Amino acid sequence: MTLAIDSERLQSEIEALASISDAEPPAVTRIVFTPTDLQARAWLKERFEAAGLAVRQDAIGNTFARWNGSDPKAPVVGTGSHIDAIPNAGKYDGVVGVLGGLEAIRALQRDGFRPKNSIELLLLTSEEPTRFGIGCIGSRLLSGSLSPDSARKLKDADGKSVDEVRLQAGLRGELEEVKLPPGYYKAFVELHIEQGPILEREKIPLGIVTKIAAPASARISIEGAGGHAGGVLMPDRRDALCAASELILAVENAARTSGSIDTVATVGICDVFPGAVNSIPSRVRLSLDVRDTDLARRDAVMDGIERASQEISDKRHVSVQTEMLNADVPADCDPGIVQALSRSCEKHRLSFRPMISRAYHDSLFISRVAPVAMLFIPCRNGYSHRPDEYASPEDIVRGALVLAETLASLSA
Ligand code: HGY
Ligand code: MN
Ligand code: MN
Repeated sequence: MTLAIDSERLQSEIEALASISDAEPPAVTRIVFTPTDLQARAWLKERFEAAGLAVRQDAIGNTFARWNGSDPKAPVVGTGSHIDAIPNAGKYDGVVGVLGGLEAIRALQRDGFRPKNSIELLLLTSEEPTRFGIGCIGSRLLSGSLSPDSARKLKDADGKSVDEVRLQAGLRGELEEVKLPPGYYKAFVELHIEQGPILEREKIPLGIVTKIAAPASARISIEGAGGHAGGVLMPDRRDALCAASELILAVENAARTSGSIDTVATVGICDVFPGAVNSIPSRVRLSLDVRDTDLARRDAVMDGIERASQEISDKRHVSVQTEMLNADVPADCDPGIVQALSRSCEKHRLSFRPMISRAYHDSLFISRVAPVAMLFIPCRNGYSHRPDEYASPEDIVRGALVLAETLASLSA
């Protein structure tokens, strides 16, 4: 097999997709089910069909571009990722897995490969938590990790439900129909940028993910007492932002002192009310994101944060309410797929290393119903979720090449 990845076309497609965005370049913003997202989906559907793939969409908008294999009864080999992008993001997160997957399939087609197992390229809906508060809605529903009823309860900042928004986007069918039948996928392999600095720092072109960390996230609401910034003396204050500040540092401390470098915790959102220069903050809403490859350790950190909340509440006479949004289990990648990826790297004398993914991905949820593995390529300075996110054409080609050969070995 002498596969050739068409880097020029792949780069032009990455640029074209990046231009379908609600942000000034080089930033990319593409929130799920917005007109921009729908435009990007339509553009991709055309590319999938131009590659001769049969395209279908499920009730939540997961899109399956299928290359029919010679044995229609054989379980499917899947690849893919997401194209939704958080505000002020970059152009490679998720996109490398979708467009790299498309180019991997086209390279196999050009090389005359004929799969026995059908190969499906997936565009998975709402991997980012931006609009509905939790990530991976599409892959959670596919794998049964999220029930249709729980999905219907999710609302965006305007109070619109998932159902309202998806139906407005033209999707049909019931969420109950999304869950895959058992054994549908033989394997699922996701190509993704590392979103961390290790590969670049160690000058290793490829990472094979053996474990995907598990995210837990929550909304925290802190209620104190507002008042005039001049009239209320310090001893009489119940300043919600001062309490929030103490809690944010407690979150950081809980992760730093967990005993493992694999624990990470972030407060990414801090909304202050009323947000006036001469008014004492009466209410603060925080987001909380805690991850670890070890479930017990992650939950111990969550417990530590809960204790800190209680102490701060008692000491500062404020109320602290925590609403858990998700607390998922980590995923171990499938040794067989890891080996298939390794074999392809060795064949091309490409150095690689096993890796843990602290970012979560759709593969985390698809692992509940199928064997999965992920292939990472470096991103400059490890930057991601920011406009200067960058993966080189050479790294993307290496990723697509190894992905193509792995898909071929799994579907032969
Ligand atoms: O947050 C994550 O890990 C992913 O990028 N949604
Ligand atoms: Mn992301
Ligand atoms: Mn991603």
